[in-house]
Amino acid sequence: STESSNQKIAVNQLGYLVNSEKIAIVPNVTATTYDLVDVNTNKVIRSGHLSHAKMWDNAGNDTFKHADFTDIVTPGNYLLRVKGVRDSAVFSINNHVYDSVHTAALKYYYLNRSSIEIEKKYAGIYARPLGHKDDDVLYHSSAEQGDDFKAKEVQSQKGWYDAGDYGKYVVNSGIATYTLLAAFEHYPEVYQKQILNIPESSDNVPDIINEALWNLEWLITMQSKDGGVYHKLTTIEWPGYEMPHEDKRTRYLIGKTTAASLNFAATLSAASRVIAPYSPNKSKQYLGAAIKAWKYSLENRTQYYEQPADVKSGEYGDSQLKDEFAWAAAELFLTTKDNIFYNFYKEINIHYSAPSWRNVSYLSLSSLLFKAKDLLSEQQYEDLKIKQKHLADVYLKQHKNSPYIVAMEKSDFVWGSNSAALNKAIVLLQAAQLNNNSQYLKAAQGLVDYILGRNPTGYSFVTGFGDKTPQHPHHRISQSDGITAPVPGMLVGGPQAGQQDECNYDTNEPAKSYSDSWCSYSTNEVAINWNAPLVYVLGAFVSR
Ligand code: G3I
Ligand code: 9MR
Repeated sequence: STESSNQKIAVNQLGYLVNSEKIAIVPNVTATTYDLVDVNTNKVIRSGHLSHAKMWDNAGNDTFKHADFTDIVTPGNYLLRVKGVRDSAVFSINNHVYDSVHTAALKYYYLNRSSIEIEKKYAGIYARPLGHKDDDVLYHSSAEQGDDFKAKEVQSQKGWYDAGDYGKYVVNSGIATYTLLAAFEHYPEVYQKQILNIPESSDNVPDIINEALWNLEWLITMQSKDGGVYHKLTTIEWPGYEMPHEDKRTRYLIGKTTAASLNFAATLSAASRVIAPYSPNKSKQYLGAAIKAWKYSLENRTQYYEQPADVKSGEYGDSQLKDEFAWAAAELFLTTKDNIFYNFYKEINIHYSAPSWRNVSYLSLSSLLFKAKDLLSEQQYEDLKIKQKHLADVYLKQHKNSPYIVAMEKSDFVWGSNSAALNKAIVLLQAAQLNNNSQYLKAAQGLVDYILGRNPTGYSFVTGFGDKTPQHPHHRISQSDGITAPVPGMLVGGPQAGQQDECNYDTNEPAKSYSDSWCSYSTNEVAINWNAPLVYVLGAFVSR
């Protein structure tokens, strides 16, 4: 046993819904019992037995025990106490524990908008001047195809900054926007009433859609006359450690790719569907643009991104586009109801896995399962449902076999591992709903617990939410705004052993290889495609 006063009991630092599973991870002390303390009365309301020691290889040779207090259902504020280690963080049991973190995770998008002043009445201390108007963007030589570039400057306004940098990248913003729209489609009751306090809050459109529109309106500018979509809009070098309005570097449209065109087609097609009741004109415009991008992709199937020699910004390169074709085909089928697209989709032999910017196959499956019941034969629908369930069963098994009670395998600890966790939670939540089976829900909860503090780093990985949260994310605004606390509601990338930066790490054990420092862009950056599954998953638990 390893008894040290530094070791801490790991809990979900925000807390637990009343009826959820509640298990804490306790260092491997000699003590065999734990106390659950009600912090309001300072009374021990339960002394329970710790489980036998277990070991999780993703966290090295660490051994630990479990304290299971699932049956405590009285709302309140608590902590866990075990002899030989520090107390746990104070956490709550109640059915609103995720409300404010959910709203903050969505508000993050507003706070990271490009081309608009972020006003005090919406942003409080995080107000900042307009950055990157993007009304004078140039064509990089890699984008000089077709006729558009003959005009010198392009307008390509709005959109969100991708991450800690100020670039705008199509493939990544596609999946991020789609995931927010899916959250709305799957949990409308949550988003119909949510008010984000953003400039559009007083209109009659739900704010999650208002926010998505900010990026959709940018995306639409990324399409060239021939239907193809430019890959990204960035500077040549990375921006400096400065606020958006201080970055005066020239910005370029760089590359035109099949991947961007297909992501655009899928996202705009889904958006056309979702905004139809609010704006029939935009709905029509988006679908027209999506079809044009699809046609371009069919005629240019292998236009992969190649980073030009002079360009340093993010690549988001991908030369496996079967999944992008499947996703775009599925979304176009759903929006047009034209079987030509379903037939195309059917012919693709797809391997499904939890979604990521690079592998979007699952998004086709998910959209079809939620939206195509009336469009498909019973057999076709059941086949898709079984595929979804198979994938969820893989994750459910990982959860059940995990000594750390989290469906995370070694291979999940990649750049952005926290988003890998939350995208798995999306698969599990959807299986819970489609099969009406709460086992999957428990496994999804395990991933949420992991993100919010029940992990070997001791951090809740969302800025501003939890007892110990990232203070130095690789986020240029937070780094240079002169405010101590980082912008709230941001999910950091998370632990992974690749360590592709110049930072020092204490260990290279996958689940512990995390550093809360500016230099750690491979574990401590933030990104729009990572926050989106956070919004979706928290939205699901808020709806319960
Ligand atoms: O494809 C290989 C796979 O075959 C291999 O098994 C695996 C092992 O690590 O690596 C896979 O490639 C990884 C790739 O992402 C695809 O997942 C690379 O190692 C990894 O370095 C790469 O990380 C990407 C990173 O940019 C560096 O290019 C992240 O996914 C991506 O989210 C991140 O995105 C950046 C943008 O470029 C710029 N803006 C910030 C943003 C967030 O950090
Ligand atoms: O700040 C950049 C971050 O937004 C990117 O995700 C990351 C991807 O490679 O690169 C960061 O920029 C670093 C560069 O790659 C290497 N030199 C240090 C830069 C910032 O610390």
